[in-house]
Amino acid sequence: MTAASDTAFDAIATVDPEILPVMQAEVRRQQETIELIASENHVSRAVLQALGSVFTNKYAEGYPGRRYYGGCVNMDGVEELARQRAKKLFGCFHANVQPHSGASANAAVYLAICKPGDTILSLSLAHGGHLSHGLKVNMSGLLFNIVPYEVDPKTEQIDMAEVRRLAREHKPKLIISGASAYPRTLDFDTFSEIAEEVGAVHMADIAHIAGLVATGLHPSPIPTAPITTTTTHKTLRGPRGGMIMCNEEWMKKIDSRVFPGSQGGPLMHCIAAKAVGFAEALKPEFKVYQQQILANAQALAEGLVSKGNRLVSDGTDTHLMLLDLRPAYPDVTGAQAEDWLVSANIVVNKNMIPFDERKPTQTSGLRLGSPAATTRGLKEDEMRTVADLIDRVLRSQGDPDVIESVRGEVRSICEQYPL
Ligand code: DSN
Repeated sequence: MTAASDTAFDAIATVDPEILPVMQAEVRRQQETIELIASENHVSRAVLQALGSVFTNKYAEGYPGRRYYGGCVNMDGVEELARQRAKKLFGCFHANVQPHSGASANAAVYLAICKPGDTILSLSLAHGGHLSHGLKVNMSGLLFNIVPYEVDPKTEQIDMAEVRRLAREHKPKLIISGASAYPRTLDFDTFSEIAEEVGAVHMADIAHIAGLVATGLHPSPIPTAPITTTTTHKTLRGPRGGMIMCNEEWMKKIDSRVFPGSQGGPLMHCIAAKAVGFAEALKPEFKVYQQQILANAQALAEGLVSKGNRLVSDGTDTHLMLLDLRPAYPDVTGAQAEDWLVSANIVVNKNMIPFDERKPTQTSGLRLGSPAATTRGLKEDEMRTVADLIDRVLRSQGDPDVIESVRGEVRSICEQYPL
C-alpha cells in the first residue's frame, strides 16, 4: 500500500474497518499483477475522482433540459459535456451517455428496433460474440430469434459472403457486428451494405475497440451504421459504463428506450466520469497510447508464436488475441492455464476458441489483451518478456517452482512500472 492510497481510504478506515483490508488487498493485487484481460484497464485518478464525487447523490431521470426532479442544473451541465465530447470523439450525430453498461446499451437498442420474436443476426458466442448478442439465457436470446454467423473454419475470420447469405435467407430485423473475443478488423461497411440490402438495421458494438476507433486505428462504423453501442471502460479507459451513438433518424427512439424504456435514474457520477474519460481520449497522447496498445499486442503475439504457440487466425489486428492451447499443450485446458498464470501474477481469462470441443467452463483457449499493461507503461520489450513468462508457465504444466520464479519476475516488472 502506498501513502497515497491510504489517504484515499481514510474515511473508509474510520467507518468500515471490515472492508478496508479488502480494498487495500485489491490495490495491492492490481499493483503486483500484469493485467492481460482484454476488456480491462486502469483508469486515471481524474476518472476515479469523478466516480467518487457528489454526483452520486442526485436523481436526474430524463435528459438535459427535460428532467423529472428539481435541482438538476449541474446534472445537465455534466451530461451535456459528456454528450458533446462523445460526439467530437467519434464524429457521431447523437450520443446517449446514460446506459449503465454495454449490455444495457444493447438492450435499449433491441427494444428500439425489434419486437419479441424478431430475428437478429449476430456473431456466435462460441466464435467470439458477446452474451448480450444472443445468449439463450440473456434477454436477447430469451426474447428474440437469434441467427448466429460463425467464423470461417480455415481462416478463423468472419466470412462476409456467409453473413450476406444468412441475411438474405433469414431477413433479420437487426444485424449486429462487433465481438468480445475476435482479434481481427471488422468490416463495418460491408455489414451496413448487407443490412441495407435486406432491409435490416445495422448495430455495431465497438465495446472492445472503442479507443482504436476513436483514434482512427480501426475503421469506424459511425459513417455507415445507423446505431453504434460501446462500453466506456475497455480500450477507451473511462469508467465502467455504456453509451449509444446514432444518427438523427434513431435519436428519439433510442433515448426513449434507454429512459424510461429500460432504465430509471442515470448514474450521474458515472456520466461525470465518462465526460472526464472522453476529455482524456480527445488529447493527442491518447492516440499515442492506442498506437502502443497495438504495438504491444503485436509484440506479445509474436513472442508467443516464436515459442511455438498457435494463435487463432494466426495473429491479431487489434488489442487482443486468442491463444489456442491444443497444438502445444493438448492436455491443458483454458481453465487450468488461467489458474496457473493467475498464480504467477499474470491475469488472463480462459476463452472458447472457434469450433472448441471443450465446455465453456474448461475451454481450449486463453484470451490475452494489451490495454491495461500498456497503461502501466509496458512497451514491446516487456511484452516479449511477458510472452516468455507465459510460455514458461504453460510449458512447465504449472510447476509450482516455475510459477514462483515467474511471479518474482512479474513483481519486479510491476515495481518498475507502478500504477
Ligand atoms: N465481459 C466483457 C469482456 O470481457 O469482453 C464483455 O462484456
